[in-house]
Amino acid sequence: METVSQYACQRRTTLKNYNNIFTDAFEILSQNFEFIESEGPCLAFMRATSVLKSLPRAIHSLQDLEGLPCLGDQIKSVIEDILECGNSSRVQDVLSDDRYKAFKLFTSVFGVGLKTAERWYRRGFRSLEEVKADNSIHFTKMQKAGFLYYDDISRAVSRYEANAVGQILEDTVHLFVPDALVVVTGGFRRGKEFGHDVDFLITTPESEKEEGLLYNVINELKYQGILLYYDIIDATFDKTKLPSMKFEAMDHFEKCFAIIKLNKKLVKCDGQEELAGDKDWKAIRVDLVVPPVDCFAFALLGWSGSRQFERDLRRYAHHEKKMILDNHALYDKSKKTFLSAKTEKDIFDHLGLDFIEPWERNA
Ligand code: DCT
Ligand code: MG
Repeated sequence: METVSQYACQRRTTLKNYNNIFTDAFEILSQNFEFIESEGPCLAFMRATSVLKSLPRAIHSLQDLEGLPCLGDQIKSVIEDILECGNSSRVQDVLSDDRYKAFKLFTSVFGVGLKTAERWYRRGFRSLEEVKADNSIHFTKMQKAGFLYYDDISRAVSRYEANAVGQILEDTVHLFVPDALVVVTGGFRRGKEFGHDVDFLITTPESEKEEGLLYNVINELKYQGILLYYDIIDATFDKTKLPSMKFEAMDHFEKCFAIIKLNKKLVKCDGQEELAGDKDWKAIRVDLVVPPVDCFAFALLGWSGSRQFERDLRRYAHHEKKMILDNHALYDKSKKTFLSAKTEKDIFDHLGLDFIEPWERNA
């Protein structure tokens, strides 16, 4: 049997998952560990999920696990339960757990993270209605938008909707910089049919032409009356600084978290009509990120995901190559130099990795 690497960036993981029954269970357990802030087990279950997703066949017995990395005793016992009874009692317990259910619900609201979920849970809230009805709670601007458009943005965004948003964005960006690049990243770049948002990178072939572009685009979308919410984060990018050591650190590019009002008529489905609701538009969560062109390859690689793929790329760079990778740069600690890259392939080459196509990064 071929050896399977412990690093997701050395595995090819397409959307075809032969081990759903196990990975669905692991995802619930790892999310529960995240909710109770149990980092080690959370990561262990995420890694195991990712290993099983990369396999070209289904697991039928414990023997099939031989030689696979990242599958400790805890994980094997869950697999054993599922092989024996079709489900795991640990998963059933989590699914009926009050805290898990409340955290799952609260964090489904745009702008609500673990800290807020914890606060609401401790105050005894168990439903969104209870939270909304309490007028002593101060909601952030983001959470207000999250509640206002909850019905739309808690539903998945389809590839067709993502394409329609992409077209609007491209047209708008080109009003200001005709040769600017608008590239979809995140799950849709990995070939997913549905996502929770649409992620875009915007850059310009000529350096510094990107400055001010995001403000122009946002103002234009506002003028078109299709910007329901936005929060621009200014760039805090310093080229002289080393890549960040933190794996999950947010990058420093200028960006905007937005909610766009998408006219349903603009959505071209393959024959099937979008079910007509009571309104002719849908609110869509969109992230726009504007890296300067010399960082574009790093930003593209970083924003294409999956999260586990990104985590393992950085871990691999650090532990196997003594390099630091983030969304801006790759730094070789032994040579004390930055390694430049025009394309994602250049970055894989610097790291001594085989190129993994975006649709093979669904780790
Ligand atoms: N990302 C990351 N680490 C984070 C957050 C994001 O590496 N903490 C990267 C990986 C994916 C990309 O940014 C976009 O993030 P999401 O939109 O959250 O992920 P997605 O894969 O696009 O998932 P979805 O289809 O649900 O939008
Ligand atoms: Mg996304």
